[in-house]
Amino acid sequence: MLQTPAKRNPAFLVVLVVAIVALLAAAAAFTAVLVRPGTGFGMVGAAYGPGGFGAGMMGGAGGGSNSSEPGTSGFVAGTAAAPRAIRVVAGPGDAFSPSSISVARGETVTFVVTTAGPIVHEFMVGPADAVAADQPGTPEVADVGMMQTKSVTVTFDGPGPYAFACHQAGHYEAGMRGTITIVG
Ligand SMILES: [Cu+2]
Repeated sequence: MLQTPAKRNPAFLVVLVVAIVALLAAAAAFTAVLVRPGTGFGMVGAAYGPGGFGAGMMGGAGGGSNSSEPGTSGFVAGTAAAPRAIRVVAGPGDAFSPSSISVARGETVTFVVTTAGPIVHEFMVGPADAVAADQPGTPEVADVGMMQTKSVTVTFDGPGPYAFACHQAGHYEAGMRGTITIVG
């Protein structure tokens, strides 16, 4: 009777130690992925250049001085030579995240669009009326498949208003669109 707890405790301790070691190893591996320079967002697996991304849904190790919103301290507006990158996730479902984006008047922005989920999406961006009408010639990336990333660069030097949308069949009608607010 007295030996039972003595026999069980060492076994329990071994299991516990193994579990802790495994957790530490997993955490170390995960950290290594996050801090590896240039990889940005694990699954997406692309380097997004200077500035990186600090505000994406999936978090990320990009950061950098160019990740804050227009009108906040530390904000650096994109230029034609060095566009500001804004990450957009299309899906899952007929939605973009974020669905509202602020840009500085006149700045150049590269939208880095990744599809989450199995449905193919597009990302059209420009003057709101052209986007609503799916007008040919409006900047867009089409056929962005699951976990694919495509980029489109736009300069917001017109009067606005601006918007973005997906015109895959039924998506716009289901609400797959967003607004762009010009700041300044
Ligand atoms: Cu879509």
